[in-house]
Amino acid sequence: MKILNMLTKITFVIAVLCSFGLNLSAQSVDEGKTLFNANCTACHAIKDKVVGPALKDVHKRREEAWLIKWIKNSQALVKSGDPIAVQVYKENNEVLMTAFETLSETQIKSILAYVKAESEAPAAAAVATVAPTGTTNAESTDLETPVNWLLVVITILLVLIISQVFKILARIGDIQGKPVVNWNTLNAALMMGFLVIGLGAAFWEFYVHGKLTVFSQGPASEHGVEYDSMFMITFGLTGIVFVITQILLFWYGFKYKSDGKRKALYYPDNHKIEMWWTIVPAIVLTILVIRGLITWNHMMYHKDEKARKMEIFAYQFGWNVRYAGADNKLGAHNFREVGKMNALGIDTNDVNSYDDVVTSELHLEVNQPIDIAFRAKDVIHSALMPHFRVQMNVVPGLPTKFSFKPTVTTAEMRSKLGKPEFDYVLLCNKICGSAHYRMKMLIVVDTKEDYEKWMKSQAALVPSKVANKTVALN
Ligand code: HEC
Ligand SMILES: [Cu+2]
Repeated sequence: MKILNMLTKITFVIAVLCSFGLNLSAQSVDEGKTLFNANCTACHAIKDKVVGPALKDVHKRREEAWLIKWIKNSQALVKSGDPIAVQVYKENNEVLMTAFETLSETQIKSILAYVKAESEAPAAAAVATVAPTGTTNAESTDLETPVNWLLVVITILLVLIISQVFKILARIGDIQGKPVVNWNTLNAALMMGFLVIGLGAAFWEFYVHGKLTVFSQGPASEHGVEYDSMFMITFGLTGIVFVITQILLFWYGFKYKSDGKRKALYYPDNHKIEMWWTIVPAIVLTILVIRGLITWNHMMYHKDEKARKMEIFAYQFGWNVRYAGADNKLGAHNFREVGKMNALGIDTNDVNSYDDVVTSELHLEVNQPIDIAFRAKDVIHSALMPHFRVQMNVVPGLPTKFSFKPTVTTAEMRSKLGKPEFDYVLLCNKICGSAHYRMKMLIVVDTKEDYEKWMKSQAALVPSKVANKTVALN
């Protein structure tokens, strides 16, 4: 025990000293974090491979001077024939990393300090999950393991003790000639307890957490109103049935507990009752399904001539949006064109593609219908826009589409919810790979003026040719 204590103290001192060391560089780590998030997260994570390799422990495998040169301009380093650079480039299938000439040496050093801090952080986090109640010192794993074993032993002992208690009670019952515990009465009482606690907890859950669902925020699209009403009707009907059947189930269990006096009634069938409990649900379900089909048809098969065309492109692990530009026609695309300089494989010789605009945010104009075509580069993704009640699979080689009309701007939703930091999002809803969780794209619903202003600030795909092209504006 003494040795253990001493070890604890020594490690504690070391941990304190280490954290002092970290504090000295905290300033640059913070700056590095901001820079990393702004410039690098599109392609890098610390522990996962994204587009580029995982950067964990990169400070251990490369010299600082090399890293600075690489980040400033990796291609220059590759072209200069630097063997490590050439190897890294080859290993990553010759994908281009953006050059960051504008980052100063100090800024790059802060980024590296952040990467270093993050590389070391996970070990501490792992300890914390093993020993959530323990101290934050690193040695707690060693002390916690016996505690975990102790818990296992205590649990086993408890089970043994309880089973012994039951045995003793049974013996006493035998001696007295009548059981000490009447299990039937106890079980019947537990049934009622279960009913009350279970239903109470279900209602409490709705009351407390219902506010946090997207349903409580109301739909932000036109078809969303119909969709929500369908959802609520189905939910209400099944909810009522649920409550009634649960009450009956537990109440009968309670009421008809065996008391040794009553004899069970033999009641094989009753055609009348069976007929009713087949016909009524069949009618209700038919109505619900037909209503669902009507809603689905409204959502999927309506044509709006004025709809604005756009395309959402999914890849591991991110999204792009392509706007059709003033001609409202998306240029042709071909998967053979997909490459380093043309991530979406757009045919830049097609007249329609000149004024297309590609971004990594989805901007929508309020009350303007849109036709979205979906395309995937690699695997099946799914575009979920929960606030607009939109979800569509995004499948390589299989075009899918969705048309809808956003009705609430981001600003309006923020003030409605009283949350100034609220943003609409598009999420991937298919587990599509290791960095699936990072597939989140910002959606901004603007007023007409703001939308047009934003669109003007975006570069067309082939700006030099846009001016020469005669476009029929509508
Ligand atoms: C457009 C995507 C992209 C962006 C943005 C990007 N990188 Fe990279 N990075 C890559 C790729 C791809 C590689 C692998 C080498 C190659 O193919 O060029 C790489 C390699 C690296 C390496 C070498 C890793 C090793 O194992 O030697 C470092 C270090 C690095 N990136 C740091 C950064 C930092 C820091 C930033 C932000 C300032 C950044 N990268 C931004 C794509 C990117
Ligand atoms: Cu995905």
